[in-house]
Amino acid sequence: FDLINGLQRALVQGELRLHVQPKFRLSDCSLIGGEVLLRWERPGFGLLGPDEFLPVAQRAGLLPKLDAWVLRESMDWLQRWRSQGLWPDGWRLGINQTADDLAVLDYARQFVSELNSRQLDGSLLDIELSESVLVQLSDRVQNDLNCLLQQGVSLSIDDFGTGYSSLAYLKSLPISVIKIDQSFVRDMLNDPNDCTLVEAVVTLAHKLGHSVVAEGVETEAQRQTLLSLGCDYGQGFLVSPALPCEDFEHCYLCEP
Ligand code: G
Ligand code: G
Ligand code: MN
Ligand code: NA
Repeated sequence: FDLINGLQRALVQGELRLHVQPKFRLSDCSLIGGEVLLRWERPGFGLLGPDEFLPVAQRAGLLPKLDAWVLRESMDWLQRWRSQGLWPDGWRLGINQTADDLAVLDYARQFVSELNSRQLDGSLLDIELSESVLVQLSDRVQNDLNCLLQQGVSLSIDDFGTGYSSLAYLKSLPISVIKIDQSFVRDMLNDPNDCTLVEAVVTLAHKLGHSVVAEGVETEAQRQTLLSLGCDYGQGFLVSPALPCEDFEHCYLCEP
């Protein structure tokens, strides 16, 4: 219907925008990179967030097309930032991918070819997969992911703790990072159970050799508490909301 036609047009007419939200060390708020978050500048409707159009896109089978665009556009920005010496070594840009994206038959080959055509190293990128994706990976998709990891790409589990409770994938997949969902961070200071859960996830992650990003860090008190619970990194309004790429560049990639 309307939204689907609109989205098809948005791709062609350039109405989609990338925003980037910084990820930072909890110890000193220094940056380690960012996460790409999609927006749609829909004529007559203003700026729409992913929740307002991705579910419909998914049902219409448009997600692989949209996310392939996000991937190419993200790499274009990285290429620009790398060539200008603005994007530091060691920083990663995280992109959200879904089961539908991974199901594309030559997913890894396309990904690597987009990297190569821009002379980008895989170690500049991080793939964020929600845990609901990870519990149902086929052998073919696991092979594709392993191929990307060999290129230096890292894998994060997004929204950890909100999806399926199977932990089996934690031992079979080469994950680097666990992202604790913001619902656990939100009430942490009032609800001791949330602190216990965060601490347990940090212990589990570290023992498996993964690092931990806390999402939705809004206050200095939350930062201090997360730090005391052993959490490594954060993302949230305390440092910055997601910014248009141009603004992210001006705020975080240019010399002071
Ligand atoms: O930007 P916002 O904070 O509203 O993002 C909401 C959710 O939408 C995120 O948690 C993320 O999972 C999803 N999302 C954002 N950008 C993308 C994207 O480019 N592709 C996909 N598949 N999901 C995205
Ligand atoms: O991929 P994911 O679902 O984790 O995307 C992060 C979502 O959380 C985005 O919609 C982003 O706008 C939102 N977000 C980022 N930082 C904060 C924060 O500090 N507080 C709240 N409430 N939401 C945040
Ligand atoms: Mn994410
Ligand atoms: Na998340």
